[in-house]
Amino acid sequence: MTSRREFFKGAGLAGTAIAAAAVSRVAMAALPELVTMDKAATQPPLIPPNGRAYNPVVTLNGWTLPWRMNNGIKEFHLVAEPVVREIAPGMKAHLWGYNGQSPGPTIEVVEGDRVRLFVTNKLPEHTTIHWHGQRLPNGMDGVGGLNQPQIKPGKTFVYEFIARRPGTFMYHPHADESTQMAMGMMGFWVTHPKARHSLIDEVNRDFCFLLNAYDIDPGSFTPKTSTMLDFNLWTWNSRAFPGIDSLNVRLNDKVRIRIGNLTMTNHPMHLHGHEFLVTGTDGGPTPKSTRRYEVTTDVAVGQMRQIEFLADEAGDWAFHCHKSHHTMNAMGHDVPNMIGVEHRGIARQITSLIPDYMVMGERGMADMSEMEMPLPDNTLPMMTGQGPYGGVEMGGMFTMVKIRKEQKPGDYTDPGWYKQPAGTQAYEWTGPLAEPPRFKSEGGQSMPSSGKPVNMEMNVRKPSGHSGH
Ligand SMILES: [Cu+2]
Repeated sequence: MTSRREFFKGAGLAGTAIAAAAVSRVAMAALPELVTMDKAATQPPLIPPNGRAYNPVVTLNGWTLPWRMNNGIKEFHLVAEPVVREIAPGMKAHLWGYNGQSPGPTIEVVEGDRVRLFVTNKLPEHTTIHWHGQRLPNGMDGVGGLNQPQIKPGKTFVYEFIARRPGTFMYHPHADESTQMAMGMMGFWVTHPKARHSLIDEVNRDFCFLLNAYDIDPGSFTPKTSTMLDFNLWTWNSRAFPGIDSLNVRLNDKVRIRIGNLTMTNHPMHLHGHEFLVTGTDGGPTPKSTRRYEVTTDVAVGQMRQIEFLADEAGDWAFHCHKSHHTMNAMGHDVPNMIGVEHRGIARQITSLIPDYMVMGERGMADMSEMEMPLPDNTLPMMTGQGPYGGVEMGGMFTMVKIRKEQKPGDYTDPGWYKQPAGTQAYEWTGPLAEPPRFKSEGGQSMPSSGKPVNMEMNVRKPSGHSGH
């Protein structure tokens, strides 16, 4: 641990001019200094201290890796290693990641940059890194066994290529992939355009995060890596609501959000209160003729999407995956639907045998979040989060875009809860109510039937000889 130092002393733009320090000729011959991160809070953007200027991104609950400039080449040092990640307050996970965190740090470069990436393996097994979506020489593509030998534990490999096209990319291992990605090994990569680009607009705020998922039994710390679909923690950058920071912006900011999906299923990403355009995919900026306004866009497995909108409605706007089970934390999925079932009597009898037995769900599941039932150590409530007006009853892939007139340019701090102006909030009606029009439950049919249904007797004979089919 002595080779590490804490890089970010505190939040704020002052902490970002970090890679600027002069490096001696001797140091240039060595590995770039190892920079690690142990905080799960969103770090301020890394203003580029050298090289071509660009508007940096902000990684949700993450950070950008500083580089060293060596004869015009941007040098980064990634270390694959076991890490501890707080998924949300109250739950920590033992994951694998890069430079102290899962996901690893975001890599930001400019179109045309020559990039040299040192990758040190401190995992107990071999690994590689694949630079998802990049144009690069075949030998730099990182598929273990196909493009290169695996990086054995304790070894360091060097990848070097020119970031040829601007866009939104990811990196992840291409070695024992199902284990290493289920353990949290992944990171974001943004290549900024080198000059004004007709399809890439300037924006005021540029956020990015990866969709990932874990299966961690309540009370345990390590993901089950053999799970294929039934994950119990749906996360953004290995954080679950209420542990995901809000995206804080200024009223009338143009906002870009870049999303990559490294889970095993698709995620329809839904923004409240605004329409957005999908301005980029894995293949780069989308042609203008293909853009249309949406409020939900699906991000399929292995895909990148970048969305853009004008934040012109003040408020706290929900932003989430629209699969309702992906906005929940750890829960059992084999719970019967008890809505409308009067089972208190039975529960009383069961309680005499099992004192901790609880009646769940006869009025829906909202009672569960109010109940604050005791949880095993190191897990998260299924539905949680306290808003200004009560329980938000969410989990997993959920946060807010907070839009404020008072938010200063470049300020990413949380402005607190939005106060709705008088007369602009839903309210309880206490006056008289007329009988509302109501749909009759009897259905019709598109064509009349010929008459009454006929009772028919049927004889079914099994084919001879076979029994048990
Ligand atoms: Cu989802």
